[in-house]
Amino acid sequence: MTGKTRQSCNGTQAKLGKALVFPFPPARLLAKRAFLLRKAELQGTLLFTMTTVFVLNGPNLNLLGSREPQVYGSTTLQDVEKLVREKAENLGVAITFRQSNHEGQLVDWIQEAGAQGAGVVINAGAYTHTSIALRDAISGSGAPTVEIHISNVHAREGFRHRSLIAPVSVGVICGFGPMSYLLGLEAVHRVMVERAPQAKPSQH
Ligand code: CA2
Repeated sequence: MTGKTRQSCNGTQAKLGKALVFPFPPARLLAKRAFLLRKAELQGTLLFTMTTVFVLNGPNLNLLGSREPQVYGSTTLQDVEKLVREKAENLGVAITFRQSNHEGQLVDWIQEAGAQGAGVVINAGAYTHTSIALRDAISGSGAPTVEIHISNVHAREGFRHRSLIAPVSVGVICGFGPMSYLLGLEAVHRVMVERAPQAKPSQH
């Protein structure tokens, strides 16, 4: 093609001298773009990644639904996991759902979440009121964390009113039964979306 060229922005061809200029990228460029996108996808270097949230459960929560239904209801932890996974699917979030009766195990999982850039929804059970280790893990991991409880801890015994992890969490949700998990998931997801760096348009 000879002569000067000019890009048209309204989808029509622009005639300049002898040249016919097409406003759309040539097929060869589109093919190259598609190739590079596919390559990045295969190499895992695409900037678009799925948000992951760790939903962690502390001591005795494996007993949920089997005892003290007047306080904690009759929903089991397995039921809660199912509800959380349904909600996560709607949000487009990947879930890692775990329970342990051991403080150190919970610390390891919080660190794992932080290393992965994941968020955390945690029902730390009684460790909420006692564990400096969990508090340090949350603040050290950098993982945005939402503390949740099934019961309204503020309507219960005085020792449940104090949380050692609340000051290092984004926020606290309690008293909504199993729905506390879903509210916690929604909250941490929103915070993560707000904090995510905006994708910049490609320079190419
Ligand atoms: O309300 C909550 O979710 C709690 O985190 C539950 C903890 C409690 O120590 C916190 O103060 C509030 C207790 C979890 C024990 O769960 C059980 C469930 C059924 C039967 C026995 C214990």
